[in-house]
Amino acid sequence: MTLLAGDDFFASRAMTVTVEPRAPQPPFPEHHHDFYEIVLVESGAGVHVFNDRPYTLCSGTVCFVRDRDHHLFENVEGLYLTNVLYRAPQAFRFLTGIDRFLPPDDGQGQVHWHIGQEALQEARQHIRTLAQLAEDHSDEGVAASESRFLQLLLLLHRSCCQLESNRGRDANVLALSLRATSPAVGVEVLSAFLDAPASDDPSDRRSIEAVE
Ligand code: RM4
Ligand code: NI
Repeated sequence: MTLLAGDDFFASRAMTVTVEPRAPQPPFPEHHHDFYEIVLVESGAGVHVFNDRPYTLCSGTVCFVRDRDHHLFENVEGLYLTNVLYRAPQAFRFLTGIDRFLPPDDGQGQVHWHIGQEALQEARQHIRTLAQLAEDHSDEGVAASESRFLQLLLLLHRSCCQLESNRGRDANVLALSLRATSPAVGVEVLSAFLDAPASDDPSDRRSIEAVE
C-alpha cells in the first residue's frame, strides 16, 4: 500500500498545517499517510473506503483521518473535496490539547460526520486563510495558521459532535447507515432528508433509534 509522506505536501519542515484542494478528486488508490487529514466534501458524490468499509460521501461530509488509517476513493461523480493536512495532534508548534476537539481516538468511534451548508460556508473561509498561510514559514505565519486551524476544528467539533437539532443528529445517523449505498442513491436520499425537518412520528423515531 502506498505511503504518502508529509514532506511531499507541506511547504517545509516548519509547517504544521496545509491545504490540498481536490477539484475534482479522481478515483484514488488505497494509501495511508505519515500525517493526519481532515477531508471535507464540498460537492459531488463518491465512495470513501475507509479502513476497508465503504461510506457514501456527499456535500458536507467530514472525515477525520489519522496516520494509522488507510483509505481510497472510488465511484466518484464530480467529487470536490478539500483535504486539510496536519502532521499530528501532538506535533503543532503553538497548540496543545487539541485531542479534546477531535473524535475520540478509541479505534471504533465514528469518523464520518455531516455538517450543514452554513457551517460548510464558514469552514471555507477558514480554509481560504489556511491556504494563504501555508507558504508563510515565519513563526508568526505558523502561529497564525495553527490558530486558524483551531478555529476550523472548533467549528467542525460544534457542527459534527454537538448537533443540537434532531435533524442534524439524524443526518449523522443516516450518514452512517448509508455505508453501502450507491453514490447516486445516497445523495438523493440524503439531500431529501436534509431538506425536510425531523419527523415527530413515533414510528420514524423508532426507526432512527434502531439504526443508531
Ligand atoms: C489525494 C487524496 C488523499 C490525500 C492526498 C493528500 O488526492 O485526496 O486522500 O491523502 O491527496
Ligand atoms: Ni489520504
